[in-house]
Amino acid sequence: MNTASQLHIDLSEFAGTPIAVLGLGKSGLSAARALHESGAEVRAWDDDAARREAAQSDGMRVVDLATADMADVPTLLLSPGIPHTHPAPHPAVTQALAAGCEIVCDIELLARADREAFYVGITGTNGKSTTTALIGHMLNRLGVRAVIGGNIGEPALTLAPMGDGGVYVLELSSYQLELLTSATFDVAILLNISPDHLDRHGGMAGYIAAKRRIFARQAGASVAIIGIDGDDSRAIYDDLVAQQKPAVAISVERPVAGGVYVSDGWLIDDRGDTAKPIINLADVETLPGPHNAQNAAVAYAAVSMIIAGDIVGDATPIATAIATFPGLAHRQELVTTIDGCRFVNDSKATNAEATARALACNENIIWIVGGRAKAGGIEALAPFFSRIRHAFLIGEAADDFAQTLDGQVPYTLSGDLVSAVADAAELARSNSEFNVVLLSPACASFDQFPNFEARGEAFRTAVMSLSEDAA
Ligand code: UMA
Repeated sequence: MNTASQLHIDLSEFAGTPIAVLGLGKSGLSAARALHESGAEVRAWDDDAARREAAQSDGMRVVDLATADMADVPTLLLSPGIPHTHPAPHPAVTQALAAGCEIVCDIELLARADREAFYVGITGTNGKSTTTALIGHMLNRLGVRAVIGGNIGEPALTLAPMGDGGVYVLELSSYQLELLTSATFDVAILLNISPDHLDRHGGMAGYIAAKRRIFARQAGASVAIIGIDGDDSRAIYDDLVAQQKPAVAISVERPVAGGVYVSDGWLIDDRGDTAKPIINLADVETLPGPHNAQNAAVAYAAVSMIIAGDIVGDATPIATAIATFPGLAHRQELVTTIDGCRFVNDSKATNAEATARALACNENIIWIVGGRAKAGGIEALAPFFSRIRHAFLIGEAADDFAQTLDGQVPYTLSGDLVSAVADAAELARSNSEFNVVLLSPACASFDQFPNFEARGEAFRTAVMSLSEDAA
């Protein structure tokens, strides 16, 4: 049994049992280590030799699972990024299935190891990380022992054991949901669904089916919380209600009787006798835009159920918990304000859809954009061009983006991010109406940075050196 005083999740039930681990990245290596330390007979494999060496140097047995005899191995722990169905199963998965292995991910092992804790699962195409972090922040602020993990980047088996009275707040990708066989969520959240990862799910129907798995095995007091503004998630909500499963509807587009919604910026709880205003989200700088209004409404619904069992009497502490959310790094993150101009780091926006959300929240924008372009570039952002006063273009995409902007938005080819920040700051100083410098690249970072985090940190460093110069 897991208790709050333990340092690690108790996996002793696997002691002496063979378990295959395929993929030794963030999730696989941490799981393999936790299993190895618990006495399981780990057989580890990664197609990358350097990753195999990491496991070997920790004393684990490295075995090519694509050719190994798996007859005595009951379980294959699969990293979420490795395909097991579409576009084609990894050869080790085919081998494991032929041998009758169950195939699971680290979240499933966590659920089996700690049965006493409370589980909140969060999925959806967009907003998962913010909602996960917001719920974790709110629970901690309200005195509830809670940790956040899963797809957000903290692998499940590295989390502190929660045990009875503690809460795991887990961001779940469609990949992870497909690898759960017994895990259930006391609060199961679906934010929204739009096309993503279709190659891995064999199309949209497969993707929706994977997302829907968050509600599988829902029983007893388990509650579903669902954003109903999109057709696909609305259909899932209607279906659960038809099956008389407890479900709370969330909307940022219209009032929903019996649900939680956002109207004129106000988060409204309509689950009780009267529609109760909770907080004006326009006052929460770290949660800008309608997409964040949805994240906040969902988080409010989840947290109020966890702390009050249903509807809260005095909502002031929950409202304060929302208002004190520090925000997530690299997602419309306010780095600093210099002479009234906000410098915002939205490096996580690696495609046009994500950048559209940031552009929609701002006016008179000085925009830093570019990197390695995605299909379609920034053409889909044309409806937002009137909000942009000047664009500073960086990276491989600069010339193509210049063509898209030509005649519509003034632009400068800045080349690299540091030059773009300097150019943008100079323009901001020249006109006080230009009140935001927004890094929202609509591109992958890989042409100039190892990842979007490094790009965001480079922006932060460049901006902070400006404010030091100004001091
Ligand atoms: N590998 C092979 N053979 C293959 C493919 C990969 O051996 O055919 C190996 C790679 O060499 C590498 C490892 O598998 O060593 C990578 O495994 P992985 O892709 O599952 O990545 P992890 O580092 O384990 O990170 C995973 C999640 N990654 C994916 O789902 C792609 C992380 O989500 C998650 O934060 C982490 O576990 C901890 O739980 C990232 C992600 O991009 C953020 N998620 C997708 C998304 O949000 O869109 C779903």
